[in-house]
Amino acid sequence: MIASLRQSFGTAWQLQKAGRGLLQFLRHGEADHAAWLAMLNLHCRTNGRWTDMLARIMRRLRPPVEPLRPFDSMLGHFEPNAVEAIAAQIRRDGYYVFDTAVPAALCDEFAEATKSIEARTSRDPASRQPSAKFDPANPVGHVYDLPESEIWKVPSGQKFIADPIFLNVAQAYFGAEPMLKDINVWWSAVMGGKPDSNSAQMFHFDYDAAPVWLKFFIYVTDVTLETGPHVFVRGSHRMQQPKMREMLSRGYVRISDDEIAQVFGPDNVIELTGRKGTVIAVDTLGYHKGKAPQSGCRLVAQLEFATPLFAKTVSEPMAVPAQLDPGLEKTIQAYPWTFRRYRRNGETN
Ligand SMILES: O=C(O)CCC(=O)C(=O)O
Repeated sequence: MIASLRQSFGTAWQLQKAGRGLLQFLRHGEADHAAWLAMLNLHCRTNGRWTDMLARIMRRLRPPVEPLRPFDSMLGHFEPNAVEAIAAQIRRDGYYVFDTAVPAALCDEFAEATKSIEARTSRDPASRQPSAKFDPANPVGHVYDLPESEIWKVPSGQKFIADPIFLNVAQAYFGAEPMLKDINVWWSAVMGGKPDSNSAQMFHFDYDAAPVWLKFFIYVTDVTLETGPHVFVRGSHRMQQPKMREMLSRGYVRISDDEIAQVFGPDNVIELTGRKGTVIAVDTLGYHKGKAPQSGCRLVAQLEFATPLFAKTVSEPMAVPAQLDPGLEKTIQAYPWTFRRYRRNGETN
């Protein structure tokens, strides 16, 4: 009785903070960290029901600015029905592997450029390890994260960002306005072959872009079972499944491989290998991890799209070069709402 009262009181308290976050979003364009914590808490308490509801709210508050239209991409020509079919597969499985790829020469050019950029070599928040350029023969960290501002300066990186396939699939999947939330590029290195929890090498779910988002992984190098494939648990992105209730109620924690296989079945644990240029869309609300590389190394460029509730338009706007690749200029002009977080150098707002 007391426990259930405490539970109801706790839920009401979190709902109040989440509601305040929605008001903040409507007034100022972004909800704050306290609202995010409350929403994560509600997500875990309700076995994801809260998140499904919030996604419906965001569809109402920020519907697509324009309907899908045909476009050309590095991956081919797309008509709206083909994009909708991809979104339907992501809705079913939680991920989609494109059957065409980014040109290998562009991947090589990008990989080469990343080697001269200083990267963060540890994701441990307490780490004081200095930044370094990636040296595959002598790695000092499990992952090397490149600063997003540097990626925007790389011509081949601008070609990735310019491709309209990503924002179109995101819009079809969300049924709402897609915003580019951020771009993450990182090398994964062999560090004894053991998974590092801070480097997302153990199963977990994401929530930072709630309530609905999509991450596009571009494999910039060949990814084999040995070089650290992304691993996704098929179907685990669907909320309100009774088998997930207990696991989700534990919150934002790492889950062992054995438990994942037990709850979802080993056949649903998908190791996503692919040649360089492979593109994968993943709804990382589902359980996933990067497998720790056993040999070689892996370079991933990741574009994350989200509905705008927590996109860092207000708290962390990003300055990008005034001069951009003509293809990227064209995409920004065609879909300005997607790039609202990004300001040209020299612009004041
Ligand atoms: O390195 C990986 O494949 C895992 C990435 C990941 O956990 C994420 O992007 O949320």
